[in-house]
Amino acid sequence: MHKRRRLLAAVISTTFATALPALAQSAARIEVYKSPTCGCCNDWIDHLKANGFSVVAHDVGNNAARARLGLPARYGSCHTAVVDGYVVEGHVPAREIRRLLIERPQAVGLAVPEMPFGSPGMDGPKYGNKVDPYDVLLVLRDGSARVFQSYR
Ligand SMILES: [Cu+2]
Repeated sequence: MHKRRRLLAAVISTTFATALPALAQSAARIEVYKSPTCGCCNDWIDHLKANGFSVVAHDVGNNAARARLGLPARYGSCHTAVVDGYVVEGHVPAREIRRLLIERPQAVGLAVPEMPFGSPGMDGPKYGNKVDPYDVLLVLRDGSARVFQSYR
């Protein structure tokens, strides 16, 4: 009896230990709206794939998607994405998207406005290894934003 209960406890704790990362993995499907000719968008998509995201790209531009999804244009960049109910605008690092999905704040989503050098997809020799300081913003439902993570 005791032995069985211990076994059951072991099974349950193993199940939870493996189910949690699996949950984060299953949430990692991201849809990206971009223009078909956007090279830095594709490089950002490669960055997401390299970090375990499964990406579905829509080559229809992103202005309409951004407006439809309720992300103010002042935070705009070259592509707009949706992951698990959150908007991700611009060259947001994959690790911040992961953190967003774990912390699940009340927010529209994340944005890196414009296209700072050094952000994923805007980095490396293609851009002369230039690095701009930039902030990943958490955009709130009232349209305001606060710094989610600083890269500087
Ligand atoms: Cu870009």
